[in-house]
Amino acid sequence: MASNIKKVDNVRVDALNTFAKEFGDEATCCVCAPGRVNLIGEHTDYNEGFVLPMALPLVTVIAGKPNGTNKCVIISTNESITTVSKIEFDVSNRESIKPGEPKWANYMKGCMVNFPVPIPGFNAVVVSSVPMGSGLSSSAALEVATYTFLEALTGTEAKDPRDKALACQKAEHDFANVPCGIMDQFISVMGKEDHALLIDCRDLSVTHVPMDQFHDHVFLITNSNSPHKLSTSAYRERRDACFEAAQKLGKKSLRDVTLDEVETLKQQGAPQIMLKRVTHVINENARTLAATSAFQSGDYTKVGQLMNESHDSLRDNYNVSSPELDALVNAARKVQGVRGSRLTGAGFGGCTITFVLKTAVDEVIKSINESYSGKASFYIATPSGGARKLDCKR
Ligand code: NG1
Repeated sequence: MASNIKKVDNVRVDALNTFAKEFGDEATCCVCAPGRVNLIGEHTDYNEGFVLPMALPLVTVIAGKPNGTNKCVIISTNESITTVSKIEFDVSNRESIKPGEPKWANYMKGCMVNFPVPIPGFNAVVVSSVPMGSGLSSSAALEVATYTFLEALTGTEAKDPRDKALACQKAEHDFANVPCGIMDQFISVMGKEDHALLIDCRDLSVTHVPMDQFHDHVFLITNSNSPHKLSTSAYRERRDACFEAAQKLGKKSLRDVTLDEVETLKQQGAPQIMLKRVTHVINENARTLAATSAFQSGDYTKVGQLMNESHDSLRDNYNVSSPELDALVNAARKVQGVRGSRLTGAGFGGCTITFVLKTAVDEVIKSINESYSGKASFYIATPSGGARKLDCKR
């Protein structure tokens, strides 16, 4: 069976209890931010294209309280990190905050540096149910939870949620050295229950797309448990190839490039691999818009078909799938009632997402367990809310 996701409330209570145990006090601020799954629109965000993610009930919670000093003391008991880890540093002179060890704290430090007003000293505990390195955006959940915690602590809230998401993305660029697009932070900030979020990564406009109308279908996330070795270099390489292709054509980004212009690139002598990358991005943008319309009109066969095409292109043109992800997708697609199945996130490992009739979920899990050589885990993904304050009562 698909595992039950640990309830947000249980993660909240864990964080509050740990705070009380570690600091001998009651937390006065408690917030959470979700991980996400991307339904379609992969490797398009940094090309100013379209993405369609939804927020998950998997969250990172931060519980804390001002401590009347210049220092912050943060304890992480993230389930995916085997040991409890603690860090302490001065928050009064933010220029002195630099990335270092432990690595998890870098995402938080980056947000503190980018926060628009001074931050008082505080004690805090971080607990998360978002699996790390699985393509479900544990890093964005931590960044957005940190920013939301600082908003609660200082009473200064971002006027535009986009500014908040962009400050968190900058933290990832500057403090984790990952040149990611904006998808993860946008959905973690702006997710809405029962909705996916269509993001136009060029003008940063967002549209909430209802997802509560297909009661007989679900999204099944399958974690390959082969960590997504998104060697930042492989991601960077693909990003650079896209930027170079746009530049060769005198365009700001691949958003402005058409399939006809792939021919122009070819005539200019661009390498075959670059043509494949560009073809993926152009078609993936079109697929994302088509999938959004198909969800809206209830054409779930079409949704599934577009998801399958997305995976096949990520495998053959973008070369970011892996034997594990292909095995999961193939096992799922064999089952009647599966509309479509694809890798989700950056690729190279991590998770797949399968759009399937509720009645066929058990059969999909059986098919995967029978043929997959690794140990997969399964979650039913319910579209959930974005970052928010939580109750501080234990
Ligand atoms: P994940 O799967 O979270 O590593 C990465 C990027 C996104 C996006 C996708 C591909 C990071 C942190 N995020 O997602 O911005 O480009 O790949 O669609 O690297």
